[in-house]
Amino acid sequence: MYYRKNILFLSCTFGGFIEGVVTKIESKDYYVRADKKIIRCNLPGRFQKEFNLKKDKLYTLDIAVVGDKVNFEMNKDNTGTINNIAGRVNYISRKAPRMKGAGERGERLEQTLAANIDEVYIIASAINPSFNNRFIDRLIVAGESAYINVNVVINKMDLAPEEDVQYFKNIYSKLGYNVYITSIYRSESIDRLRNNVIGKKSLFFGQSGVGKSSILNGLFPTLDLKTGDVSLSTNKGKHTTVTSIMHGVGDNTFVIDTPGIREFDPYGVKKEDLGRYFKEFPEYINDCKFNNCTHFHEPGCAVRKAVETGKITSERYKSYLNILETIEEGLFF
Ligand SMILES: Nc1nc2c(ncn2[C@@H]2O[C@H](COP(=O)(O)OP(=O)(O)OP(=O)(O)O)[C@@H](O)[C@H]2O)c(=O)[nH]1
Ligand SMILES: [Mg+2]
Ligand SMILES: [Zn+2]
Repeated sequence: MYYRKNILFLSCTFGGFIEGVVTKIESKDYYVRADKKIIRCNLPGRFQKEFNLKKDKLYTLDIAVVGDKVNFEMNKDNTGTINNIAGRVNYISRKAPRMKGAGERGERLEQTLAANIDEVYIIASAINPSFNNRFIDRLIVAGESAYINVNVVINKMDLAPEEDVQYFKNIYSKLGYNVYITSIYRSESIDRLRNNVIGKKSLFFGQSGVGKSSILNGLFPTLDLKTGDVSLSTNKGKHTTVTSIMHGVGDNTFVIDTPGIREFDPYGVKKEDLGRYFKEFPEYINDCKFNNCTHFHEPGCAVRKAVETGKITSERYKSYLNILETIEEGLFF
């Protein structure tokens, strides 16, 4: 069979191992893309053992995640066995939701959403579900603290008054973010987005029902992803996408569709560092009296002064305080 021959050929090229990228994880199966094919791989027990040894120090939940580069060997039954997981260039993570992530002493563990990403697209909708700047600011901190380029997409422009959409857009374009206003019913708005997505690996994330999968279908119709209704009673999506999947579209373009996120607490951000991930804060931070200022109660805080004089909007400052409050005192995660 051509399929098997090709794999054998590849094995030889890499001295027994094939290089690939994790595209989807379902229970114990890791789906790895190599040479445009998807191979179902397993992860040998030794990874779990090594991982358990480290667990106390790392507080992390995931051994391999979507976007991880791995190498693997082919088995006789055409599945693969992962041999190595490469170090990550970057990754997006959050505190695992409380139920799942409570550690032995009640800490919340780190849950990694995806690794090795070129661009993050935070998808919001102008309405239905309603625009939530507080939530967007949390996702921005996740992208900024991972040092990944952040873009904001405001979808469902067809449903909202033009002035509302412009107002939302201005909040983020004034800060220097690329803001895309889209509707899946306005093809030119999707075309603009496509230009930036081509040739990169992009993560799409945001609340459920905002249109992540719909936009991806608009960008690349061959994806044909499942999309869902926004529940009329709660005005929220119903989690149509249930697992993160990286889709290859063309030779060099990869998009990661993720399930809607309900809560997002950034992981690994210290109180005194949070301000750095609010794009407009750093130009004032050096003028704070204390170099570990958290811009909350400290005297001589230049950030608070910038809020008072309107240089930093009170909305963004409220988002900042809202996240600051959720960072546990004295802990590094
Ligand atoms: N009017 C309008 N409806 C849209 C637009 N984009 C998406 N929708 C609708 O919004 C609903 C939710 O879309 P999805 O693409 O499933 O949303 P999602 O963000 O992928 O949701 P999850 O997978 O649950 O996280 C569907 O009924 C879509 O048809 C848009 O631009 N305009
Ligand atoms: Mg979806
Ligand atoms: Zn300060």
